[in-house]
Amino acid sequence: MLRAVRRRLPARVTNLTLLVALVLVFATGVGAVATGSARGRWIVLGHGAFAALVVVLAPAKIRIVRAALRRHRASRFASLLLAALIVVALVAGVLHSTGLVRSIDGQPTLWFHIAFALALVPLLVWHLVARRVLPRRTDASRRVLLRTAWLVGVAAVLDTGATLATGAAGLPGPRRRFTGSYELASFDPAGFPGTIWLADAVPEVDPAAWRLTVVDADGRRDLTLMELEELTATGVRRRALLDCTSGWYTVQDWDGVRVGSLLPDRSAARSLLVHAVTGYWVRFPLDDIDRLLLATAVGGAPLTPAHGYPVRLVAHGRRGYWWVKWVDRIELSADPPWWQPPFPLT
Ligand SMILES: Nc1nc2c(c(=O)[nH]1)N[C@H]1C(S)=C(S)[C@@H](COP(=O)(O)O)O[C@H]1N2
Ligand SMILES: [Mo]
Repeated sequence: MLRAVRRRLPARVTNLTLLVALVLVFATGVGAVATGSARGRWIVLGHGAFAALVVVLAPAKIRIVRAALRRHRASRFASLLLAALIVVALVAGVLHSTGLVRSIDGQPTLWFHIAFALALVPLLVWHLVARRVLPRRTDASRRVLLRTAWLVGVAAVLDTGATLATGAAGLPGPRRRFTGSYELASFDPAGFPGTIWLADAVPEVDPAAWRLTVVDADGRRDLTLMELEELTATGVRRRALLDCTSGWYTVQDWDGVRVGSLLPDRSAARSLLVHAVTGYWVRFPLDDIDRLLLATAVGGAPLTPAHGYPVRLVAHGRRGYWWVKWVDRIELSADPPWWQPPFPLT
């Protein structure tokens, strides 16, 4: 058995195992961006563990690459670029998760991690097509399975060791939330950044002309800013945790009106669409409505334009991109909650 464990994997199996590891890293990475509840902690832990498996497979892959480079294929530079992108994404991930480097040039390190990971996807797809390997029945031999299990074990030890070492070195990494985010400027509304998901932009808002449209089974109503402020004056203050996907979270006190109080009759509806004046939108399951707040103030002061003036959504328990800013319409809808892209497109 020991001999089987020590024998190197055939190149084809190394390539296939590495592919599986990369696909799992990518899937758990996407999952980590989406998760806002503690149930998602396993996704984030898995992301680190599968990344460790990629590292463990690296020496065997380097041997394969060395041999392949001797063939001087013109496309080798694209493959090497892919390798470089993987290394950079991995290093950025380690810098963020240990807390060694939390921002680069004012941009969160996690942002670079995600950007490089997304950039390498087309190259990886090309590489898979150009250097196709197909599994063979003999790949599932006892020897190969033992060796693979051994490598998975080494990866688990590496992952756990890295986590323990981060803690022992006194780095900030272990202070992160289960989503991987660091706390930032809690209870200091001026201290957390105005954040744009992709390509949205802070709109010009004319308070006199602004309306919040509420659509339900009875039809549509338009609330003026003054009417909304009257409601929020007798509204609620809620402490909520905003966890952005670029690696930080903040706890703030938000003042506003409960979305549920604006939409008492939800019969016939299946989801709630929350729309911004900029065109940004998300769709919530009905069960969420009683937890949602339309906020006009944070930390006792009116929202700044960057944070969503005049009104933004507070969606405690959901990741930052659900917290729609500059809301101009809330609409009960017969469409199911999954009827939307997995992430906003603007
Ligand atoms: N309309 C709109 N709302 C938005 C966004 C956006 O780009 N457009 N970004 C979201 C993201 S990614 C986050 S993390 C939070 C950030 O809120 P903040 O800017 O008040 O920190 O707003 C969310 N609401
Ligand atoms: Mo975000």
